[in-house]
Amino acid sequence: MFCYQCQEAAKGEGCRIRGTCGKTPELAALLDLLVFTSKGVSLMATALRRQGFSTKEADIYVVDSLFMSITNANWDEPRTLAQIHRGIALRETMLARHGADVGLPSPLPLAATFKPADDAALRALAPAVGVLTTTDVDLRSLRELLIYGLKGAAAYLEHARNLGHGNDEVVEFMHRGLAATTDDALLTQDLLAIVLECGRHGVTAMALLDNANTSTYGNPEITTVNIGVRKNPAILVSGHDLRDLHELLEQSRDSGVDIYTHGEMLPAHYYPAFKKFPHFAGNYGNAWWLQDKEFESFNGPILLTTNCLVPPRASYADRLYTTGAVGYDGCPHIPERAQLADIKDFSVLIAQAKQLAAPTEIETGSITGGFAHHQVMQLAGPILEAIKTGAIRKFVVMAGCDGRMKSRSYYTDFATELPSDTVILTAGCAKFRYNKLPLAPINGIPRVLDAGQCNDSYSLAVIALKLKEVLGLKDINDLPIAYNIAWYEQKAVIVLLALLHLGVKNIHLGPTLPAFLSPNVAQILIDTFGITGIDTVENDLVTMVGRATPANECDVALAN
Ligand code: FSO
Ligand code: SF4
Repeated sequence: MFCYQCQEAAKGEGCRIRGTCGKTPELAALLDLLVFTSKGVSLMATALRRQGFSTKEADIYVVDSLFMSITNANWDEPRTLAQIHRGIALRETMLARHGADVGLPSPLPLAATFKPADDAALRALAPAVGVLTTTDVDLRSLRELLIYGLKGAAAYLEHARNLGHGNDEVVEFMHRGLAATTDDALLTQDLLAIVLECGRHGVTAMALLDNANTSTYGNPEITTVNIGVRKNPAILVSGHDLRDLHELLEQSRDSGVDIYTHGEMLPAHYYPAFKKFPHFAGNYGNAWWLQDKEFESFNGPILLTTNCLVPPRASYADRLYTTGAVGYDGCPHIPERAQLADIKDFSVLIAQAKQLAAPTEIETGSITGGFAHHQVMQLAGPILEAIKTGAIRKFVVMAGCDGRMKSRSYYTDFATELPSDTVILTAGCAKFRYNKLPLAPINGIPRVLDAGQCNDSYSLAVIALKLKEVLGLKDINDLPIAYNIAWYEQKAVIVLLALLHLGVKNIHLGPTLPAFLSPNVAQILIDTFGITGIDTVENDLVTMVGRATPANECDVALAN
């Protein structure tokens, strides 16, 4: 196997024997094949779309398959095999229906022609389709960067689709982009242009999901979320899919079972539509990588609506359920909706919860969030006043992901050491490194403004663009905003490409730069966009906020 798509790539190079995430070589090969199959489907879809044909089935297939191949999403080999077979059948159906004369490339790449006789033949093909089959390291780097950006965009497209929202331009690009990774005529500059175009579509995908979420569930508002527990039995919901959560809340109403959020589902508490459920009890635990301990002490059923799922311990595997792109062989999977109007059936979780103990308390108190773009615009007056008077001197965007690497304590230290006239803008599970620190507010404005999930990084971009307009600045980089972004998986890649498309420069990316950036590709990003890694907290404070924290300037408020 060879996989280097996430921040935990072994030795900062790539996982070859087994994933740091736990992915086996067998599963890695099947996920490579799934992406390969999607390339073939996208080649057909790109050609058919140019001829004016609809490719609805292929559109859904590629979005689903790319999402399934994201880090920590689908661990289920039989399910992956079934999805690969579905893709081959779909590709062949398209070919049979329209014929080969639809402007397909000639000769057709293997991705669009392979037809294994059985599962064994399919598995045997895997080594010939992985990342390393592109031998030129720069082309490999750009192809994979593009694929990872598309994977991230696919995740956001799927959540939007679940709420009845779509964007054909982004889907067209997804097919075209995937097809481009099979085209040996495309050289570095060609691929670089497509990678940057991916950023533009990333902005559209995030805007689409923002509109889908807010038009369905209302605009996030400032909310205090309980992090302690109640006495009822309960279900814990993790991941990013708000519709799954909504249907579970509806079905568990008056059942005596409470619903808690974990990890990236925390921002659901900020939406008006969910607040009306009295049994929506609070947020339990921290970021995804602590789930093995926190799922155990939760005691009740757990629903994973998206990544990040880590291989479960036996102690709670019998109460772990997956749905959507997530899967784990041996854990029950709640079936998808056949039609958009269908409702998923979560009754099995509710019945099991009633038999189990209430969650064990692991924390008490509360956290505050809900600072998405609409809410921040309501606070524009006080924020602008604080900027003008110098009470707020700098914002630091600390969006992105958390992860288990020890060096990520950097982010807690950085947040703790930030001077008292700086405000953190956050989104994604990166926040769990500092959202419980008692940082003293500035004129009533919290020092950590949480916009929501990783896709809500879009909100931070909207806020930045609005600030630029109000302050009469020409360039987004003239704003008093520094970017200290933590990444882990491929959704962070599309967020990064989207920020680059919006013209944001000098982003600090950590805790390590992606293994999939070859030295030459990394240099292009450094030269063009000023992307850098992170240094020590002390040095980065000077670089990013312009001054070190004097030892006596302790802005950590007393806990009471
Ligand atoms: Fe985190 Fe996992 Fe949202 Fe990712 S839970 S790491 S970027 O899947 O999606 O921030
Ligand atoms: Fe390694 Fe990350 Fe790939 Fe898992 S997803 S195999 S940790 S690079």
